[in-house]
Formats: sequence, structure tokens, C-alpha cells
Amino acid sequence: MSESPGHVQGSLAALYESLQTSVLQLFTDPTQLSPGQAVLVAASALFVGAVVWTCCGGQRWTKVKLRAEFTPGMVYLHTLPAVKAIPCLTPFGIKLETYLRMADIPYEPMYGRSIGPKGKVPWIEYNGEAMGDSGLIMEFLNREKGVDLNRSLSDADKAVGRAFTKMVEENTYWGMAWNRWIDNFDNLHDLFEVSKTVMFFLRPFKGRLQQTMWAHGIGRHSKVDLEGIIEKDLRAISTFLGTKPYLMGDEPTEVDAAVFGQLSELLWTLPGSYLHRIVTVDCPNLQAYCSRIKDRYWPDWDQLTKNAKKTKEDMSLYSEIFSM
Ligand SMILES: N[C@@H](CCC(=O)N[C@@H](CS)C(=O)NCC(=O)O)C(=O)O
Ligand SMILES: *[C@@H]1O[C@H](CO)[C@@H](O)[C@H](O)[C@H]1NC(C)=O
Repeated sequence: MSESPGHVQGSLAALYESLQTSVLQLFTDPTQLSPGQAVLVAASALFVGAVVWTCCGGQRWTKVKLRAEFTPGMVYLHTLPAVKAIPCLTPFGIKLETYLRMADIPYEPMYGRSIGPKGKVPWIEYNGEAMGDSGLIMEFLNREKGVDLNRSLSDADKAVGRAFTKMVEENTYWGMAWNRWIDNFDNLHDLFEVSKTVMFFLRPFKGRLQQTMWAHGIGRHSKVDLEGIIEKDLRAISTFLGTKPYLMGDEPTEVDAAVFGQLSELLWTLPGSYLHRIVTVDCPNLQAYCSRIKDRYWPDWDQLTKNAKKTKEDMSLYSEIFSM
């Protein structure tokens, strides 16, 4: 028995050697390839293909299915369907939809059925073209529709807005993602309002998220450190907001859509979490801020969430998005 590791190593080396010979043969004189060698080369190619396919999931090419018919100038908003907790389970979806409402841009929500050009939600179709990324979409629509929610702001204010937007989306966001998908995966069927079976199929997303967060760097912290980092972000927003109704003063601007998008997920989808405690108990001005924006721009919130009903298409959308 004690010989077996060496034995395995020996056969692996032999296999590797014959593979090397076969590949050389393939590129020099493929007609001389024996059937055994051909099988070996084909099997190895399949194996390498499978590894590449699995590891390069982040760079998949997405074929976007567009509507056959569209109204010129209409924004077709592809996003996640409402659940009882919130009209949209992605903070970037809440952000984009809040912006559309702030800017009074007509849109038609489309709950998925197909995936966007960057493999993420939300995305839009506009005049027969697909566009991804909430921030880039907003910049495009600002130009296209002549909208400027920042018009009251100085350049320095805009710079502050930019910094807060990037903080919540590139840093604070991961606190939500970790809490939702990693710490509480086993309860996620409640939030998504799907069966545990569906969650079983979404399980690979949890592992992929962990890899993504590791690559980002934020996933390498201990739980205590990570939570401390996110808490400092939230306290910074709270301090800056102070007693103002909106982040930049008396009227909402673009940054409010982005910050509301992120905070609303903490407030309404993570009861019992440290994130929920921070935005309600430690920083109650954040909760009041969210309610203010919700009341002003989402009069249909209760209706949307009450009528939330999962269809078969929603289910396949979830698995499509989260298995990407
Ligand atoms: N920068 C993007 C971020 C969008 C995003 O991260 N969406 C997530 C849901 S919260 C997603 O689609 N994830 C699927 C994936 O990463 O494969 C935006 O602003 O729209
Ligand atoms: C408005 O401000 C946000 C930051 O708050 C920035 O990201 C965006 O590009 C600005 N848009 C315009 C049209 O100035």
C-alpha cells in the first residue's frame, strides 16, 4: 500500500509523456496517429475545454435576445421581478428605476426572459439596441433625453456625489452580497420566494461570488473586519447626510438614486442583520432618508410588492443570471 502514491505518480508521468508524443505527432504527421493516441488527444482537449469553460465564466459572450417590436424612445427596462420585501432584488435595479422616476422618463419594465450584454442586471433596450450597466445607462439617457438631475450642483458637489456613488457600489455593496448570499444562503428561498429546489440550482452562484470577492480582495477579510469596513461606509453616509433631506441638500440628485438603491436592500431585505441594525438603530437618519425617497418616488411600492407572484419565466431568469 505504501507504494501506491509513487505508483500513481509514475503512471501520471507516463500518461503525460504519451500525451506529449501524441500532440507532437498531431502537429507533425497526424496521419501516423494511432487510434489510442487520437482518443488521448481528444479526451485531453475536452478536459482542457471544460476547465477553461468553468474558470472563464466571467468572460462569457452573451447573445442578447431583443424585442422584435419597440416604440421609438421607450426604455425597456430588464430587471429582476418584485418580491414581497422589495420591488427589485438588485440594488442597481432600484437605482436605475428610481432615476427613471426622478427624471420622469417613461419606461416599461420587462422582468427578464433574456440576459443583458454584460451578463448582469439591470440592462435596457432602447431603439432596438441593448445597453448594460446602470451608471452608463443613466449617462446615456441624460444625453438622449436632455436630463440633468445634478443641475443645481457645483463641480465640487458633483465630485462628492461621484465618490459616494463609487463607495456604495464598489465597496458597501459587497457587505450586502456577503450577508445575503454567503452568511444567509440557507434562508434565501424566503427572500427570493422560491422553493429550496430552485435555491439548490443557485448554489453555484454562492461559490462564484466567494471567488469574485476573493479576487476583488474584500473577500479576504475576516468577518469582523469586513463588517467593520461596511459599518464605516454606512456611518460616513449618515454623517454626511446629517439632517438634510437628501445627500446634496433640499432636492434629490443622481447620487440619491445610487445610495437609495443600496440602502433600500439593507433596510428591506436583511432584517436581523448587522446591516439592518446600522441603518435603523445606529443611523436612524438613513432609514428616514430611505422612507422619504420611497414615499416620493415609489407610491406604488406596496402594490408592486403585494402582487409579487413568481412565474416559471422568473425562475428560469434567476438561474440564467446567477449561473452566468
Ligand atoms: N455595475 C453594474 C452592476 C450590476 C450588478 O452587479 N448586478 C448583479 C446583481 S446585484 C448581477 O447581475 N450579478 C450577476 C453576475 O454577476 O453574474 C450596474 O451598475 O448595473
Ligand atoms: C451627477 O452626479 C453623479 C454623482 O453624484 C455623477 O456620477 C454623474 O455623472 C453626474 N451626472 C451629470 C449629468 O452631471
